[in-house]
Amino acid sequence: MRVVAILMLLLVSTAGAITDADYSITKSKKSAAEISGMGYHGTHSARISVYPGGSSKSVPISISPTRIEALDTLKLWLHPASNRGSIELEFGLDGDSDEKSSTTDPDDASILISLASWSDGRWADTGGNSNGWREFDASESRADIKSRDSQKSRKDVSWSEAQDILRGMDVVRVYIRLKGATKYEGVSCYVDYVRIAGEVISFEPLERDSIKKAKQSSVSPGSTITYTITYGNNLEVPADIVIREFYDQRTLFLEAYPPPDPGTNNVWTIRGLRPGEHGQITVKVKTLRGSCTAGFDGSVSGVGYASVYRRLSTEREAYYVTNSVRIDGGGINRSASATTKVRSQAGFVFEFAEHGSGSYESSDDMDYSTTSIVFQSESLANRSPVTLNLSTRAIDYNSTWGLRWSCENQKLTSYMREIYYGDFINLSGTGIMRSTRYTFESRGSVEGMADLRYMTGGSEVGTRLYGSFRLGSKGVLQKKSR
Ligand SMILES: [Ca+2]
Ligand SMILES: [Ca+2]
Repeated sequence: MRVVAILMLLLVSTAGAITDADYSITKSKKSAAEISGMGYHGTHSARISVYPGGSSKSVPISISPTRIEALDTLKLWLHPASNRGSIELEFGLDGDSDEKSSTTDPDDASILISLASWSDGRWADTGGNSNGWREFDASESRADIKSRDSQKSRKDVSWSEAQDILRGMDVVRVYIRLKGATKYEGVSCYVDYVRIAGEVISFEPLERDSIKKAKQSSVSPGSTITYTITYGNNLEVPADIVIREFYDQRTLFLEAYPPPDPGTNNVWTIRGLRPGEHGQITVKVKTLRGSCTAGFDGSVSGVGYASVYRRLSTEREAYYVTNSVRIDGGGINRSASATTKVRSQAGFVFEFAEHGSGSYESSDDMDYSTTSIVFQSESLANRSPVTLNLSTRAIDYNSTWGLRWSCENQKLTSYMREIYYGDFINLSGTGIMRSTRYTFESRGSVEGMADLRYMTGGSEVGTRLYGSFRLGSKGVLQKKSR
């Protein structure tokens, strides 16, 4: 027998982040965009630099396609850092629904806006009288439209004119582009708190983490799953944030850092979270093992017809647990979830059956827990015809005694089965099953037939005996040591 193990890869289901706008900050020899420790909103921003010899550097932002006529917010904060330069915005519009904006496709178009310029780190439009952080609104600036379609191309239009001309087209990409005034001196500036199409980008290190993330994609039953929850404040004023966890019923809350609100195990209230500030909560839960213990014992004696059947199994099917979180406050009202597979657990299946007619004495004792089964039985059976007198009629029995016991250990791919048939059976048996080892012993005498089979690791031995015999069988099935 060949055992084929099927490995299933399950991706951790990740939910959205505090911002779903996707931006990329990259460095090259002549320019760079990087997260800096100087922020307007929160403690970080994007620092964009063009080095001497370079000409421009863009931070591209992808958004989900948004109709140009519906796009009424594009605001950002800028802070000139050095020398002379300007910020240009480019909107990439898609007119043929391929979610791409191409400069060579007449169906597509782009809008260019010269948003701000400075000299020696001071704002040019104030005559050099002001510097520092300042908010700019693209919809208040003049725009040029570029397209291979001459019907769309325009120079120096207002935002609302551009919206009219390009009505029905989708904005899919926005570039924040820094241009140096000369090729020789280099230039740099900071960008923070970009608001576009309902998304906020604050260039904070945690804003792109999933709101809810499970550390493990799969675990074994009874082990721990660690979740990380990321929250933030997307507003410009301090905010109270409430985070609520919804635990899967098959998980048990263990601990969290920071600890939940007093008297709860699933609510965190973060008071006065500063604008742009983000934080994380780590939550540990335990998956249920489905623990179970049981004991059976019984004895029967007398003359008549008997039939006994016992089956016990410790195997477990795989299942999935999903924990969800909801974040309210700070302009972020979102829920997210993470799903983890709890792997199946190989176990053992034990069966015991006995039936026949005549005189019969039997006792068995079975103890069962999630990790072991201990079974002991004694049977003395003598075949004879019996009549069962029921109130309406009598039934005659004259059946051979049959006794069967088997144990399959799925983890060891081992199996034992002993079947006895006959007119006389006097047997005692013991089996102790644990996950890595199974020992069994049976002894006694039989008039009839015995069919004994043992299989482990793909090889099987079997014996069949007929007649009147005494027997003693004893075995250990265990994992091969390598
Ligand atoms: Ca297109
Ligand atoms: Ca920021």
